[in-house]
Amino acid sequence: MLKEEKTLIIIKPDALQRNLLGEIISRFEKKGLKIVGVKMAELGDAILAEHYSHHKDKPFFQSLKNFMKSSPVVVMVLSGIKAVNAVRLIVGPTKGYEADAGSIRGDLSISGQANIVHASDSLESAEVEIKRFFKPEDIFEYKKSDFEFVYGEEERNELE
Ligand code: 3AN
Repeated sequence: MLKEEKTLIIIKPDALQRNLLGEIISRFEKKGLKIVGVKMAELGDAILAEHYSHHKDKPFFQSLKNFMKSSPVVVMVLSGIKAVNAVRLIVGPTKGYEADAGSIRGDLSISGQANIVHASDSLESAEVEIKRFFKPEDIFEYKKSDFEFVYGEEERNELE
């Protein structure tokens, strides 16, 4: 059964500073993903400690937090069929210097830390991460006029 999923991305400080915001959003838009939430934010220690709790004992934890605080970020919720996995494929694996050309990190990053975008790694973490950054009223459910051409008939029937 195909289900519309929501996933969270953070466009990181390096992307904003390197004028890549439009390029990155454009890649997700062109894929057919629907933007259902978007905001700019300055992330503080508390939310970063929560978001990166799986890295809290790593030697790079402090520098990761410093990097994520070095300028504002743009946080977005994207939706679409199998969106969590689709977005991870568009973003590419963690290290830019190992990511395939064609992915955001493969094309735009050559770093393991300054790697442009965060994307939720599972449906479970997407749900937690969306709640971490967005109030329910800041997520928008709406119809897009390209829906009929982004998806096939059976997919549309399952989604509606
Ligand atoms: P991903 O973002 O691909 O899910 P995670 O969750 O392992 O990867 O890492 C979260 C973030 O921590 C990365 N996006 C990157 O900015 C940073 N990071 C991961 N590994 C390293 C490392 N070895 N050195 C510095 N920063 C790292």
